[in-house]
Amino acid sequence: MKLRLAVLALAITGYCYAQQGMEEMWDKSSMAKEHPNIQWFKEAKFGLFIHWGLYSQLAGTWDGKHYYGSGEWIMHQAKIPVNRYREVAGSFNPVNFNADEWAQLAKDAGIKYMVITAKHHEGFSMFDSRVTDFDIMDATPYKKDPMKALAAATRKRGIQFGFYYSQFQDWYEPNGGRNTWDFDESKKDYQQYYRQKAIPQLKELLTNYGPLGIVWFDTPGGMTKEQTQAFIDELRVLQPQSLFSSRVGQGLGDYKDFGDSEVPPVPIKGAWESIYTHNDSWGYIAHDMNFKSAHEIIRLLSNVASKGGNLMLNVGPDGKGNIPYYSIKYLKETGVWLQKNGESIYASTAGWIPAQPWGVTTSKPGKLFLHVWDRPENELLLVPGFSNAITKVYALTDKKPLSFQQRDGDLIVNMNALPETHTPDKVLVVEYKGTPPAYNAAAPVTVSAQYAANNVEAIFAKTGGASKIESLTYSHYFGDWKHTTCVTGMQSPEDAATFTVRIADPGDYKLILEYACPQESAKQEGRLEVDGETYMFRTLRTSEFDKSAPLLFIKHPVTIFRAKKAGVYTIRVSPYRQGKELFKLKGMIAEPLK
Ligand code: FHN
Repeated sequence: MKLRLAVLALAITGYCYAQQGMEEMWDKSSMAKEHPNIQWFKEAKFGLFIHWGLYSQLAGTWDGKHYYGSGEWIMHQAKIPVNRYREVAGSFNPVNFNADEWAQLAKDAGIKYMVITAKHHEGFSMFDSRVTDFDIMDATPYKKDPMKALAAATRKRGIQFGFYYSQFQDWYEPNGGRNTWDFDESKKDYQQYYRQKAIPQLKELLTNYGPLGIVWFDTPGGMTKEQTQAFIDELRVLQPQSLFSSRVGQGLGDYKDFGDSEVPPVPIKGAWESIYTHNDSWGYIAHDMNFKSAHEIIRLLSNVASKGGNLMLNVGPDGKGNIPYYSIKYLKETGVWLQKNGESIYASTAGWIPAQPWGVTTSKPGKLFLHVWDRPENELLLVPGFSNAITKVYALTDKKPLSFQQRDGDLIVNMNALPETHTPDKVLVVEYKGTPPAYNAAAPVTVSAQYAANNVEAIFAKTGGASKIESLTYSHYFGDWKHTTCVTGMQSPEDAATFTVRIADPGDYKLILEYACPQESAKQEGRLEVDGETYMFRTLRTSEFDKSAPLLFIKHPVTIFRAKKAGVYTIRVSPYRQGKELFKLKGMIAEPLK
């Protein structure tokens, strides 16, 4: 027993170290100094992103060819010459655009801020600009400024309004970034582009549309850190209250944006945002129907909130000004859930208990919100690491008190009194006394027989030898980025990934490794060690690692492990011999067998 405790203590110390490293890795570009107006943003939690431009009119098709992925990149993908792209404006007439309907949808969805593309990489201005005639007033039959109406309608409903502005990429301008099919790159003068278009237009946006909550920059380029700071300073004076996104570049900006479709796996301090699009494209594509259901949006939102951030979800209206049917439907359904459960999301901070097999947590002073995605079969919800004195536990929607017990640092809530519901996220509230403990990254990952499967993610591995934890980025469709945290670099027997789990219910568990394994890694032997036993396996081939292609993961059942008693176990996964990287390990799944 003593030996086991010592081993556990060592494992926890090592794990802690690795975990600290991870937080730093994720947190490295968080903002040094807080903007005085950051509080509204920190409390907002849910934003609506809108990509709308000439690409919306093309809807993913050019010259009879269909494009997939980021529809707003169609000019770049199809290498459409500037003079032909300009013709698209001639038929852009969004007569169905209704600022009040869009703003009301945002309100109904529980949105607290909206950011819309004033100018995307295509270079077209969706607002009335004196800087260019390639704008909605001069180049289209619409001849109105939709941004004026939208800014007013949004603010009227108490929603912060902001603009996306592509400050470097501008494929319409000879000196703008990244149109190399019309313009010779070696002749580009980016400073001239900044002086003649980007800065004057940003000044228009910061002057003519009332107070902006956010200026959302994207894909920086062509400026040093000093130049970026000067650019910020020049704009800042116009609206000192407005927040600038971190994609202004060079580690500057007022809050951090993660990569597209990326949620950090651990809580991150400071103000930050995850950005997702509702389907596979930011700009409208008529043939993209891969919309996230309300269920998926709600879990994504609570997951992002459980790490301490905001979710800004994008929709892509079409060229007539209609928001896609399923975006409206699922946003409204999300709003219905938020109306009843908003207290657990808005103005919350990261939960101090790591993800559990049942879901995630968010917190407020004196309250911990349990977001129960999956209900335990025996109705007894285990919340580990909860020693504070509890005053009450209840379901957020009906405030009905629930019985609970506290035992050896565990809280066990009895959900029996709650009717079966089909909600994606049943929120329970725990009211407690005293100061909450810090997020315990070193806590063993809970594995329980009460759920169909228990995911033990790579982020919770202690890495040994040359193995390390990395976030891998790859894409499905063009620009449709995905991010998966994996243990990588496992080439020799010392390069192990060790998981510390707490098995709450004794019994048999199928241990499944989830990994990606390119051809050169396939057919190598690995071993999984647990409780003094070694289980051998041979790796199965999945896909090559190529940033611009899907990374495929396989769920490879390795063994059945009998946990004779409840308790803490370490599970070590390593290559059997020196060789190529064994695989990119996404994690382990413990599936109870009954
Ligand atoms: O290239 C853009 C893309 O089109 C889209 O606007 C996203 C949204 O975050 N930002 C860029 C890529 O990161």
